[in-house]
Amino acid sequence: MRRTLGTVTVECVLGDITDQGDVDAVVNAANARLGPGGGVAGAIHRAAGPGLAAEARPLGPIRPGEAVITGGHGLPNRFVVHALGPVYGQDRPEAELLAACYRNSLTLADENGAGSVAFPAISTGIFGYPVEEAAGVALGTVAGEAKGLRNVRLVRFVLFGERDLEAHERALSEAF
Ligand code: AR6
Repeated sequence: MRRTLGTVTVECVLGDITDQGDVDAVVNAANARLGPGGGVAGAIHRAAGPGLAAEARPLGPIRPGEAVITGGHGLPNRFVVHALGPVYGQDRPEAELLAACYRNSLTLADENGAGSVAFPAISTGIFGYPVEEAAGVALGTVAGEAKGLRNVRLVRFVLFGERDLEAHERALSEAF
């Protein structure tokens, strides 16, 4: 499913974040120390190789809502944006911190000249953010940022299961 707002197209697809060879930047659901972990961070660091952690670690630690950018190393993407989502029920206010992840990630990708960005559903795995709520924050934030983007023309949400895909498609049709 895809929708266009001005010059920016947003789409939701089922897939793996490490398999998005046609986008310039992929976003990592990172940990504060910017190293390998489980979920998305595990998959991204495995696919990218040890050079990614070597470049990223000196940029950390980061706080919830913050993001940093590195090269893609062994990934088929020019950039990895590492965003730290809030732990649900712990890092508050969750919605503001999650929105900041999406806003800061888009700004970094845009400033570095990326024309396309792929996001996973940040915070909805190990960090426990309910996916319906998170999807509303994610798509609402992208809709709010779309007009200010100079380079980014495609934002893709890469979801790992049907339920997550449906939640993001609903949020996409509400936000756009
Ligand atoms: N591609 C796309 N989505 C994925 C993939 C993948 N390869 N793998 C998992 N997901 P999570 P968080 C989905 O836990 O909640 C790490 O250990 C997953 O089903 O990766 O922000 C870090 O080191 C879920 O819907 O991120 C941090 O400590 C979503 O991506 C912590 O987990 C996010 O799940 C971050 O937790």
